[in-house]
Amino acid sequence: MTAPSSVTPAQGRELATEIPGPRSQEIHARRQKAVARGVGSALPVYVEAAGAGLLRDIDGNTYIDLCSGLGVTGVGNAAPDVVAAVQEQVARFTHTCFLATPYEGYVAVCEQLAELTPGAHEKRSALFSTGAEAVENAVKVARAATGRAAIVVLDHAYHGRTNLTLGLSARNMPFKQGFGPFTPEIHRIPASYPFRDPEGLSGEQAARDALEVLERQVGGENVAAVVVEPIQGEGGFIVPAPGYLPEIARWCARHGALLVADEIQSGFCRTGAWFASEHEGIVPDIVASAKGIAGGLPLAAVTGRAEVMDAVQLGGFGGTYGGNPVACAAALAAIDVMRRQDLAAAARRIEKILTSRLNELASRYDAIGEVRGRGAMIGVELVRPGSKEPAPELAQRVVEACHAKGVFLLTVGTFGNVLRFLPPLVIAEELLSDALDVLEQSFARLGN
Ligand code: PLZ
Repeated sequence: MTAPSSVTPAQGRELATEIPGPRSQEIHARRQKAVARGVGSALPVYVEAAGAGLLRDIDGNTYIDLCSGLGVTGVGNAAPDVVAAVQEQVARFTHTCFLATPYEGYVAVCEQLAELTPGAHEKRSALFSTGAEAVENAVKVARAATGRAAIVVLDHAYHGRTNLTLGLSARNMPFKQGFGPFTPEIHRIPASYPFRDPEGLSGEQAARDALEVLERQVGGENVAAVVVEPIQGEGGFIVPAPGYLPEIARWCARHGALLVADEIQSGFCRTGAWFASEHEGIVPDIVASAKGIAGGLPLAAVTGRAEVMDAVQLGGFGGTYGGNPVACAAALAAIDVMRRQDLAAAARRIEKILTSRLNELASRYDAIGEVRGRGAMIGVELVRPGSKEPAPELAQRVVEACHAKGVFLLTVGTFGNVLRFLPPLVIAEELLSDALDVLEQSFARLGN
């Protein structure tokens, strides 16, 4: 087998066959007999190479990537610096298990996390492989540090697919259906969803209303942690009203509960800052990160106040693969790229391009209820014209029309009606404009 050549932005969007093409269809037929049905794929074209904001499938079709592997490849897919660091590390050693014999890369990643996460306080980190694992461990820390049991989460939350994190996540179908029972002591409060909240409801008031019920039903003194996504990701790229998260942070401080920010999707420059908490002016006690940290290799982290993290006994954290040396090497290279290329600024430029074009589109199509988000995390909520009733079918049709023209994006949200723009932060402006042209043409055919 010959190695596939890499993808360059000069190639652009290009369709060589019908989609999916014959070779993808062949593999897809094999898949039906080998891969469990519960594992879906939004666009069953089988990828051969990716990079520079493009994905190329094995039939030679090239798509503009507005997904970044679900918010992971911010620094680009197969980013050259990440590839080089991984190759160098893989050739030296692939694994020892940090619990057995440690290595420097793990320590260096934790040092970077201490520097980059919000707040100047002393911090400690522990590394894991997946986002769900990071959230689970954040919950363990919060319980150990406070001696309390109750964990508070928001409506529309998404925190993962392990049993604990499914319990923390809000949406039943398809995530939770049939998989219960979930763990006790999880309490859900209303999120701030400005597009759907009563008009004029301030962020502070929304938080106060939610917390007042919580105090009555659970009691502030029993809450170990409130877990929030500073921008709700799978819930629909929901930016809380200003003041909502600061009010929750104040409540936590007052009641001795810990504020855990799940920055797994919003972290590492995605929203135009290193972490989205910065936009809200909150300093979480614990930050969970993953996805964008390592340019595509599985790495996740829990970073928190030193005294909180060190409430966990020696040996209380672990896992065979957590902080794998190859993933750590990738993270150090990816973080270096984010710093040197100032990818937070790149995300802010992407925000400008996306929101100006999308708002212009919104002024012409009543089906666009709202354009929202920060940085390179932008959502477009589709509704039935003249109402706020979600329009998931339209979102699906728009996305399919884009796929057919070589633009890869997904829908997201509790109601499945939000178009999700999550491009690599290194995407070329021309690719972004081309993708927006395609979107516009799709609306011209489908929208109203
Ligand atoms: N917290 C905020 O966005 C993962 C889910 C994809 P893992 N989001 C993509 C799917 O359908 O499974 C996510 C997230 C936030 C936690 C997670 C979980 O991270 O690495 O998928 O475990």
